[in-house]
Formats: sequence, structure tokens, C-alpha cells
Amino acid sequence: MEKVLCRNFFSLCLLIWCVHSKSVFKFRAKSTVKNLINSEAVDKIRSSLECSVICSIKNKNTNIHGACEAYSYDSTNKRCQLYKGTGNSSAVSVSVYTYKLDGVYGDWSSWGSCSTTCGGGTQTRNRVCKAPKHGGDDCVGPATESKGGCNTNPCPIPGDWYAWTQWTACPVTCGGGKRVRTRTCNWSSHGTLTGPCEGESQEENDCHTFSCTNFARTCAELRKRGLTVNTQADIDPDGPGGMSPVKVYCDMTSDGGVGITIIGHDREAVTPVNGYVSRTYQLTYEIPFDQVKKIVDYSQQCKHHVKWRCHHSNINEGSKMVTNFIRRDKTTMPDYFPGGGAGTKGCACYQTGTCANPSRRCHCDANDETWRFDEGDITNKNDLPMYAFVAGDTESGIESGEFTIGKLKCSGAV
Ligand SMILES: [Ca+2]
Ligand SMILES: [Ca+2]
Repeated sequence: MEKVLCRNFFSLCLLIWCVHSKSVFKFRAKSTVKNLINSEAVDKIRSSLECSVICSIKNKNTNIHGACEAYSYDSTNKRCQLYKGTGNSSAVSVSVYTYKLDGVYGDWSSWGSCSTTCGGGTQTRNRVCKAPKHGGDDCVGPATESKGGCNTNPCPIPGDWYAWTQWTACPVTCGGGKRVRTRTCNWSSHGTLTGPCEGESQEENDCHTFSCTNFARTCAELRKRGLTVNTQADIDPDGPGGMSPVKVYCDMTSDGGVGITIIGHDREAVTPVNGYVSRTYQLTYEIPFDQVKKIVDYSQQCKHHVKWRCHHSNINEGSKMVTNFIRRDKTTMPDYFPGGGAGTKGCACYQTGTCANPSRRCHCDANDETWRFDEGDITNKNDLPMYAFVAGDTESGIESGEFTIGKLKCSGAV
């Protein structure tokens, strides 16, 4: 506190912005705050005045005595100053008080929510500092505090998934479809603590996204494009234009999934033959013969299984093959029976020297009254597709036979 002696109260009051009223010694205060130098006064100042000027006058008598108070902010020292003057018209003493306001915390908030729902979490609460002013000290102590110990119940452990199911079959053979696989959660993997499994229970992916137009020539070509499921599929063996596309069965899983084009026909069931020196059975394929030829041409390999059961019924009679198949040229027979070696006129047993009659070329050439059979695959592409089967030597009563011809199967793309 320092004291200043003013000789002229009037001039002092002007200095401290008191408002002049009618009389020299009467001052009208903007606001009146008494006994300011205590904490209550400080709060009042804080809330309303912020060091702006207050002036009050206390007239001890109507003539000359009075007091004047004013506040100003000392921006250099960042503090509030109170000027308090007492005296009369000839002499006024002015006391200057300075003070500052320390920061004060308000009340703590209530505790917040727990940071976890299990396994032990923490809660926090906070309080707001009423900021210090005029060079006062900061609030003392932390503005937030935490405590642990809430929600200490053990946490659930995510369950383990059972294995994925197989992918569903692609619903389309081209043009893009979705296949899915699913898995289920093992809710007992961690006993009563088992929680939901983490991750998705279903997965999806694109399949057979290649275009439906610009048909493949064979199933092997479709395999190259990405077809992986066994299905009926549209192919166009002779390419764009020409003949129309056809529907065939694609076996995409056998033989390591190479893509096998399978073509059926009307002679797959057993066909008994009785009473003919020779009879020709033309095969009618599921698709036009010329498209079958194209499939053979555009495949690396083809095979066509033939089985002939015989009772006193020759395959070779003299130098002539009376039972055999007609090649793709629709007129000639090859010089071997299916399974036999080219140029031998023989059956498979002839290759190994195991024919029923070792001096003949086929089991059936034993030509006796025992049911026998010769069988094998036609694999020479020059002979495929088979045009017809020819059954011979069944004309007499004890002679008969029956044949079975499998589906034509072609694989590999040339
Ligand atoms: Ca075509
Ligand atoms: Ca015979």
C-alpha cells in the first residue's frame, strides 16, 4: 500500500474518472462498493467491474468531507489497483491498494462412466479452475482425477469359428455370379465366458466372370476362362458364325479338372443283336455330328469306349472285320478294334497275346459258345467321332451279341 497526498480532491476525482455532478463535493458514483479490500469485494469486482472505475462518495457532512474510490488496471504489472481517497477540498490522502486474484477450483464433477464394460476400468471426474487474474497464481492441484475398480467382471473371450463350408456352386456358367461360403461360431469354445466370434460368418466371391458371348469351343477352353464346376454349358465348337452354339456337359473336376467335354448319344444303353450277318447302328449324338467333329478337332485328346459281348460271334471273319465301328468319314472302318493296335485288325488282347484263342486277334474270335467280350477306347482323333457301330456274325440261333458305347469324352485345348 502506498499513500499519495492530493492537494485538490476535485482534481483527484477527475483523475480517477468520478463523475461530476452539480456540486463540487458531490460525486455520483457509477456503482457503489463498500469496504472493498477483502475477498468479498474482490469477487464483486471480478464479477462486475474488472478494474473499471467505481467511485463512491461518503459525505460525513454535507460540506466538505468525502471519500472516493476507484479501480484501474495496471497493464504493465498486470494487476488491479484501488485508489481510495479521503479528505476534504483542501487536502485528500489517496491510498493505492494493489491485489491479485488466485485461481480457484470449482467443485468436482460426479464420476464419469466406466471406461470398459468388463475386466476392470477407470472412471474420471474433473473440476474447472476459475482462472487467476491480475497476476494471481494458478489453481493448485489436478483438474482431473481417475480411479479404477469399476466393472471388474471378467470379459468374454471371442469364440472360435468352425471351419468354412465349401463354396457354393457358381449359379451361372458365365457372365459373373456370386458364390458364398459360411461358417458358424463355436459358442462353447471358452465355456461360459465365450463371446461372439470376431469376423464375418459369410464370405462371397465372384465366379465365372467371363463373358457369355464369344462362346468357347470346348469345355477345356471354358476351363481356361475359369469355369470350375460341372455343368451344362453353351459352347460353339465351330466358332462364331456357321453352326449354332450347342449345349454340352462339362466335367470340370475329373482328371485333375482339365475340363472334359462330354457328348452323349442314343446308343449308351446295352443293345442286343440277334439274327444279322451284319447290322449297322448309327449313333445320334446330342448335338449335330459336324459340331462333334469340331470338338474333336479342337481337343488335344478324345476317347470313346466300346464294349462288345459275344456268343459264337466273330469280330474277324477270315480277313474281314465284321464287327467294328465306322469312322468319322461315315463310310470306312478302321483296321483295329477299339483298344487294339492300329493296322493289326486286333483287339486289346492281341496286343498282350492274351486272347482266348491265342492264334486269333480278339477274344470273340474264339467263336465258341461261351460269352466273352472285347472292349477298349477309340483314341485316334482321325477316327472320331464314331459314326456308327457295326455288329456282325449273329445270324444263326446260337450266335448273338450286345454292345455298349460310352459317351464321347474330349479334353485339352489345341
Ligand atoms: Ca458356330
Ligand atoms: Ca459264328
